[in-house]
Amino acid sequence: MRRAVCPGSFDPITNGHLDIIGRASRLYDEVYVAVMINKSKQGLFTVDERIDLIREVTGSYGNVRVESFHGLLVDFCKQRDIPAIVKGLRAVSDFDYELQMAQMNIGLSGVETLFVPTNPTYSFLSSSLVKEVAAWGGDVTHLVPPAVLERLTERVAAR
Ligand code: COD
Repeated sequence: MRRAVCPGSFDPITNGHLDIIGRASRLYDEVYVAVMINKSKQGLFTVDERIDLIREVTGSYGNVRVESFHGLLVDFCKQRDIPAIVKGLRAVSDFDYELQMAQMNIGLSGVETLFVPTNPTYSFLSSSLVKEVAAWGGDVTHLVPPAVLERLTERVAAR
């Protein structure tokens, strides 16, 4: 079985993430979405909320599993026999850091990283920008799945 992982913070999942996960799900038999836990970073959504949202919006793909993990991504891969990490690349600015992580990960454990070019529609899109625009009342309808929009609108209104 060909397996891959799409890792990230997903706070929250955007249409840019979803595009990469969907494309990975067509290339691999099984795709893990790994919500990597960073205890030093306070998210807008809890890890469990992020997982629920990702499950909801990827449910129709049929071959996507969603899990959280605290630790090194290569250990997540080793424990599940995953040989490939799939990452989206938005711009040259992403490339420097992504290349460093890819080289570190292959050096640590032999796990390969495959870069998928972003859909140009989402090349400017990040969770941080979505949260900032939503917090100021801007329209993010076209940037996140409807389930995320609903939860995001509630969350920023409550703050
Ligand atoms: N278009 C295409 N792809 C996108 C877009 C977009 N608009 N937005 C995001 N992506 C893709 C990118 O591939 C990105 O890497 C991924 O989605 C996740 O994005 P985020 O913002 O949710 O997550 P990040 O960047 O905070 O995730 C960083 C990781 C958690 C993957 C990284 O820090 C990690 O692997 N941490 C685990 C600890 C570890 O192993 N550290 C050593 C690394 S060498």
